[in-house]
Amino acid sequence: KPPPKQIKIAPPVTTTGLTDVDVRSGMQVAALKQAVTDHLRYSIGHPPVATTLHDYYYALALAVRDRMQHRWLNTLQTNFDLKRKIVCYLSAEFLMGPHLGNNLLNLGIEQEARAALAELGQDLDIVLECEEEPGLGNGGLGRLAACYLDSLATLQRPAVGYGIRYEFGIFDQEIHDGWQAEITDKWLRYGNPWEIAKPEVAHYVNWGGHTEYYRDEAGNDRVRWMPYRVVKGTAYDTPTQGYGVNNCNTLRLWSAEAVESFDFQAFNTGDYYQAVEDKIISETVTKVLYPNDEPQIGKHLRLGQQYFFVSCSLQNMLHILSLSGVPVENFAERYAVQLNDTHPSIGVVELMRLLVDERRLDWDKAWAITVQTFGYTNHTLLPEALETWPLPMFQALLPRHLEIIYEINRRFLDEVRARFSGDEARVARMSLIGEEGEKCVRMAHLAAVGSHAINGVAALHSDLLKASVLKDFYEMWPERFSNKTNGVTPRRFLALANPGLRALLNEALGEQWPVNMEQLHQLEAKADDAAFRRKWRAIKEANKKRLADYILAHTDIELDPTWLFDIQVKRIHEYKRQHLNVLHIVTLYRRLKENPGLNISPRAFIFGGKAAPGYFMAKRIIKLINGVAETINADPDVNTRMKVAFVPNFNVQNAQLIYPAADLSEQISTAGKEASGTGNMKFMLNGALTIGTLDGANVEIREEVGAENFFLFGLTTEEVEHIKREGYHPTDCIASNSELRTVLELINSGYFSRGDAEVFRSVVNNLTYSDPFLVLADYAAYVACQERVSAAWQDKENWTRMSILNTARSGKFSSDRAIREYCDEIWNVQPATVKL
Ligand code: NBG
Repeated sequence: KPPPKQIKIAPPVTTTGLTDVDVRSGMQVAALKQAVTDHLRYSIGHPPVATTLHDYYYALALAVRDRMQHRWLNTLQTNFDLKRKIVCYLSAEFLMGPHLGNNLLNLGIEQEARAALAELGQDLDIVLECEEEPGLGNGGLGRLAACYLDSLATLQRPAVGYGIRYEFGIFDQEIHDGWQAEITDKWLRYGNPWEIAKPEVAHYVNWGGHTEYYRDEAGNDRVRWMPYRVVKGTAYDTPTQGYGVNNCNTLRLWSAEAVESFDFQAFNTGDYYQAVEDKIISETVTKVLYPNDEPQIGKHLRLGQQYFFVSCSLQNMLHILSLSGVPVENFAERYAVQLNDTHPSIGVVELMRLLVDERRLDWDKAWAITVQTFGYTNHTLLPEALETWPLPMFQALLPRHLEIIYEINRRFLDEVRARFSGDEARVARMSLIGEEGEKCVRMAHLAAVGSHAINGVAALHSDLLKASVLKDFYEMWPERFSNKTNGVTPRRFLALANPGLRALLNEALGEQWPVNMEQLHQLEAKADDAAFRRKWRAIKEANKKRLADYILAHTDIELDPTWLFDIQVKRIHEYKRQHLNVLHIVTLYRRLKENPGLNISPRAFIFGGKAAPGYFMAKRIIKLINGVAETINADPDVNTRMKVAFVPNFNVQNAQLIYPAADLSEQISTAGKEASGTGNMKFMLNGALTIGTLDGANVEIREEVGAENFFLFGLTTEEVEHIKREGYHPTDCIASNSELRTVLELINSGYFSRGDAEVFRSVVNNLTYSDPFLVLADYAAYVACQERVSAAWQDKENWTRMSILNTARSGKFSSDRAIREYCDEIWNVQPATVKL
């Protein structure tokens, strides 16, 4: 095809003397101001009397999006022209957080936007609060995907994030009488200025039905899938702007709709309900995010969601490949596809189906392409979180895929037998089909077999992966395994979340540190400078005041910003051991009651996090925290020295207030259970000291910051395993520790539940008779470690020194470091500079 003619249109001039181009792309105050007023008038269209703060948010968001638009288009064009390899990050979750502040930061126009709004009589900070964040993720896994998109764009790597446009994201949490209540997240209610609908970018996805064999023109045996239903997926694109560069990548989320909105046949015969039924069933696929963090739920619809977005994404890649005139045989040279956990691992089978059934490649060639294309990141070793699908369910939804899996498995197990002859136990262990109990498809095995690279998310986790869950696979293909320790973006979680510290870092280091976090090491010298430490403390205290104001507004609990802020925010899960934290709080409470003269550092214990709606124990733990908070906060004997607060609805937006306000970061999971953690990194970046076990990335955090600047306690992974092997008896811990016994009895007595001795019985009984996460085994060590924290806090200067060193030595945990490793060692994707 000849290239389209270049048409030049002279930009019209507006009455303000700004060109139209300026209004759409100008970065100066005047252009932004004009753009906001234009959008208020032409995009939103409320008369002045009805114009709300939210309208200002929306207008500014559209103005900012305009400014990303030519960067985005130039990025797409550049990627197309250069024909470079591109990263496709497949993830069922992208927890992006509010866009406006971040995009202003990454474009470098915060001050201009602030001034423009000020001229319109508005305050940027208040306008920013109007944004309803897209909560399309549960926790660490989804937020990691978002941090990685930020780094990919910033490092100028061509990349697309592929995922699901859930109509309802993670629920909003309210606290009613101490209990969690779940409120549906209607994030699209007032529109979404950040996405661009692409109704013409659509792919069709089959469900159910059966397969048929036929012979093609060339006489080859082939398979045809005769589906029961077809669903259409359309693309919604969200540009993701890199920091300080023109590169602006794409987050492409798929939304499901019926192929035809109405079955006219049924409509004409008068069956109206039949006519709309198909539409309803189809649209159900992307309705709601499953709010489970770690445990898998074996729901038909969930498998449907996974297959839906993966199929759309792979079809999209093939389509773009053919647009660029690249033969399908070169797929793996153009795409590096990463599986964010096993959720998208059906992609291994779907790519085989597309290549073999639809593109008619032969099996061996298709398989070589598939393995070369995929990489698999494992995010958990918890057995209850490893995905398996019962065969009947799988067969009913994806009959063709099950056949392909059998064939992959047959060839794979032949290989296993060839390598380890006579070892049938190994063959059974490694099979893609689990046969103990109900037969099922093992998705982690599928991901491992179909990927050339397999990684864990922290050094310890990657080692445990090789030694446990994927041990057999490691023995078969050691060269496939590596570690990629997680990272977090310093743009959102330091520069944006902590403007006070940003200003100080700019002053001390210049302005390159957000893209070169190793420069933070230069702060080490400043740790011994008393004037610098004073500034550091003032910033921390201002951040604590900001959080205290937020907590007061949302809980009516008043916290003193001069106290030690001891914070645990993350999903509520027994392995993360929020209840261990509570046991310490109750211990301290009792000590103060018994010994009013006790010298302790005054502390605010702050919690936040959602529980999966069906997770009984996690919901009791929330109630327990709130019960303890109510009692302690109301007790004049102690409430001048300790208080407890539960921040409702922990999300990215309030996380940005929470991390910068922490003195102490609680990372107290049972050793071996937390794959990495990323909250731990966000706290460290902001100068919090960590109290933690040797788990996940805590190990590396301690290595970086030095043992003397980290509060370590608790059993190691080996010790945990040893105790479990020997038979763990939590009652022994209680028998040998009278203080622990009294604490448990106090909770059990109804003291923290207005006399109701039933409410917490299940929690106490679980700890006493089962305690699967060794809370009681670590209790004494934890309490002792907290005493060391308390003593250390008394020495303000030294605490500040340690705080500075935490930030100074946090560079490793930038997602830029992680993404460079992925690009260099797994994806082989080079930077592509985008010019305007
Ligand atoms: C979580 C782990 C965290 C880890 C994040 C991101 C899942 C399945 N895993 O420890 O629990 O930080 O993944 O890697 O959500």
